[in-house]
Amino acid sequence: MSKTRVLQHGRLLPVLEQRLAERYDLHSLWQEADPEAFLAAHGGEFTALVTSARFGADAAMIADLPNLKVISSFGVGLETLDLDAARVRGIPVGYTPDVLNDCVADTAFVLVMDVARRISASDRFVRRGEWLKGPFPLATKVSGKKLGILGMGRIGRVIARRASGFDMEVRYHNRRPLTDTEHGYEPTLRSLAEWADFLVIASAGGPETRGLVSREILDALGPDGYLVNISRGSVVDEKALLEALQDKRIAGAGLDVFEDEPNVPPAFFELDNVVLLPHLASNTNETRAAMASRVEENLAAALAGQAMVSAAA
Ligand code: 8YV
Repeated sequence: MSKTRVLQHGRLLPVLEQRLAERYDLHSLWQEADPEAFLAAHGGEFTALVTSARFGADAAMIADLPNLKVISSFGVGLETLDLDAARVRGIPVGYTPDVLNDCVADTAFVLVMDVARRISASDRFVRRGEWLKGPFPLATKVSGKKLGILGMGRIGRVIARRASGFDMEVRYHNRRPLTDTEHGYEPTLRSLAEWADFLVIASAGGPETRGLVSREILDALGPDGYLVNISRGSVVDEKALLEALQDKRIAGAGLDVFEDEPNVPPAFFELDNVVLLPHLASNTNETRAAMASRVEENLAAALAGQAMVSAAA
């Protein structure tokens, strides 16, 4: 029997690419000089599409794959994937939630600690030989402070659990209050920002959350407040954030995500009150292996006509 023809959109973890290539007739769209022309000529050959939160699949791509039976995506974010276009064709979409909650929540706390205690800044201080000239300036205590979470979803809840180990009070803002959490609900993002010492963004990306963290929200957080973003750069007005950091209208920010990755506006590099990470929250061997396995499981299940382990649509 001939192998299922699977289209790969964007690079994936090498070990996942290798395992998919062993099992399926895998074709790398990202290696095509003219992907659109390739899709127009060969789109009908593929029954499966493997992609990632980074590359997704838009309506045009899904339309170019008329025999598509399954989409399996690496990552929890779905804002780059046109779920409606898949849904109307009855194409199941798999993704990889939950397995990355721990590492993403850990990264949120890395950023909370780093930006408040100025860990990366102090490392630069030691390397520059400045310790020889005098002590590092005092920083801000984290334990016992107030942590506001925008987006109390799967990852937000794990962040809240981590916060309890730091004796922090947690409140959150979602569109609606939850019935199964003991944490306080703030009816608006603005009131959450006013209350919080640390505002952690853990919401989904996409049009519904675009620009939610505006200049007004940053000013509500105020000169003693810190912003941490492990969700999507699009949730924050990046220009407003840059200005707030430059003018010290907020105390600092820890960012794992940006509006136009991997392009980080160079003006951020000049600032000592911001910690910049290259979107690494889920990048551990353990979590990436679990995500890769989930991509394979979802794909195999759907091709066998069974329910996926994690279905988004
Ligand atoms: C990945 C992520 O780095 O899961 C997500 O949505 O943002 C990260 O875990 C990225 O999606 C891989 O494409």
